[in-house]
Amino acid sequence: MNLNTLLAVRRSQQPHKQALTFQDTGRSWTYAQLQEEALAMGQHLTRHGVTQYDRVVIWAENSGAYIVALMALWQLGAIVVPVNPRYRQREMEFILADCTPQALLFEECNRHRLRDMGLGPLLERVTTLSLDQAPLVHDESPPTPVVGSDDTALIMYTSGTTGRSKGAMISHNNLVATVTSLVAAWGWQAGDGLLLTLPLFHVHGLEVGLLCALTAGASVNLHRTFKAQTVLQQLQDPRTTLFFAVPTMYFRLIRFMEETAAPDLSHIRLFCSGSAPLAAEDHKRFQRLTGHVILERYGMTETGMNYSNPLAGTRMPSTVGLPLPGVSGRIVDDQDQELPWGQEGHLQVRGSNVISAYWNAPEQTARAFVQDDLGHRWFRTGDMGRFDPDTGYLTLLGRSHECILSGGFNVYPREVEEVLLQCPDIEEAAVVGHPHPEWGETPLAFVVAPDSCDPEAVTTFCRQHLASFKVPTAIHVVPALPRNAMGKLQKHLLPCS
Ligand code: MLC
Ligand code: AMP
Repeated sequence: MNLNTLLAVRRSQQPHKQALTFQDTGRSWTYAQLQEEALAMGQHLTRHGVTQYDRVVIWAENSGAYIVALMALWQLGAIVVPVNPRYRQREMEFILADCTPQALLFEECNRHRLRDMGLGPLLERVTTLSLDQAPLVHDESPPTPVVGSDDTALIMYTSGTTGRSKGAMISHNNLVATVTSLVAAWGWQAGDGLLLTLPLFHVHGLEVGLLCALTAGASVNLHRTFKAQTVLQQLQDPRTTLFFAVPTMYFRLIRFMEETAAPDLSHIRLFCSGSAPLAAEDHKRFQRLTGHVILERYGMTETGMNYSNPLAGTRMPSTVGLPLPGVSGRIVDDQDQELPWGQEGHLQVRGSNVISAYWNAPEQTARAFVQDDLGHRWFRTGDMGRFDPDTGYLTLLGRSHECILSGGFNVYPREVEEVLLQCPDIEEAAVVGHPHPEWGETPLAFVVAPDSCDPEAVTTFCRQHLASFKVPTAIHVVPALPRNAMGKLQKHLLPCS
């Protein structure tokens, strides 16, 4: 099944039900109005040359127009490439060169940023369209090509350990698998109201939030970005029944409630957390303040959602629960041999939720999968884990390769090190994750440079070349980096790692 068909089912059953409100403008859309605008946007995009299989970048924060554009692009059979608007020239250049989009959709308020980014010829080859100038009515219907379930719906870039980003090719079938399993597992109903403050450019906000809600025929209260105080007010709206967030957001809500007072949130039926580990202490503090036990679940860009604590049954802090319907998981050793429950090892998963390939990257695709004796193709998640020997609940134990999770965004040390090494004074650089109560982790840099090296100038240089969440929170100038006899860097010997 493709996603368009899945979404059309609910739309035709309840055209006049409210599908979406965009909090920042107060505008609402029924299911039928969303579709009307998607058709108008589809016609607009078609006139600008977008056709089936074209890649179209959306470089924007959340808005109603973003959602209309998503619907329009999928109905045209195009491939959506959502991009974090915090990205700067270096990050954008790579994505534009790699996925060669037909069009780039941006927000009017970022027109100057796009113009000044220095993307040069790369941007000249792309049609740039403002999301704020999208038409609301259409005079003819856009084309409706046959969209296959294996067709790619999204390319989502995840930073690579090599410093090179990889585009995960997420098919319609992958989306349908994640969305239908979550709708069943979390008991989504048409009467649900989701408060959505997660960005739509990641799978958490897009798949777990938006697409589940629209599939269930529920209503979405969308915010441009997360603001703790506003969220706490909106959670008190009796129409809100669900809230999903990354741990940094829960940390901020808890801090705010502890400073003021915890409101009555008894009408909310489910709080979920994911994208990064939720500290057991925050789990407890949230329960103390609100009476709610947060349900923690686990996913990835490449796999959609994999594991979840149960809706009914024990939600265990510091675990991500059991496999979602249709997902299999196993823990293996370094030779890809399956280990019994209770032992720690590498987590691999398979199921219709898992992508088949990375865009334009056959070698990275080959490395990401391993075939077992029965011919099953397992995806190497890069996460370490252990199944509880009695319950089978999965505990995640960290990444097998370096990746810093800051506020639910990935920061790959190698990428930051490469930028640091472009700084004129810096001879060597090592970046490590440092625990942080709010962000989970932040990147710290150790650099070998002359005494004259000014850490502030290095930070400014990083800000020019990296999205701000990747900029090291401290730069330590050191005489040498710790290395073993073979000359291999020993990051664990760095202070603070
Ligand atoms: C923002 N900043 C961050 C940051 N986000 N710094 C470190 N880590 C982050 N994650 C910085 C900004 O660059 C800025 O720096 C300063 O904080 C304030 O910026 P802001 O824009 O006002 O921050 P804010 O909007 O409050 O952002 C915080 C946040 C955001 C928690 C709302 O990080 C966020 O939306 N995180 C969610 C990420 C997410 O959805 N991940 C899902 C991935 S999918 P300066 O210096 O410029 O002022 C996935 C799979 C799965 O993982 O299982 O779900
Ligand atoms: P991304 O590459 O942005 O899709 O992030 C996926 C990664 O986020 C996973 O591989 C995990 O390392 C991490 N992650 C997602 N959910 C959780 C969770 N509940 N607990 C710990 N880590 C998580």
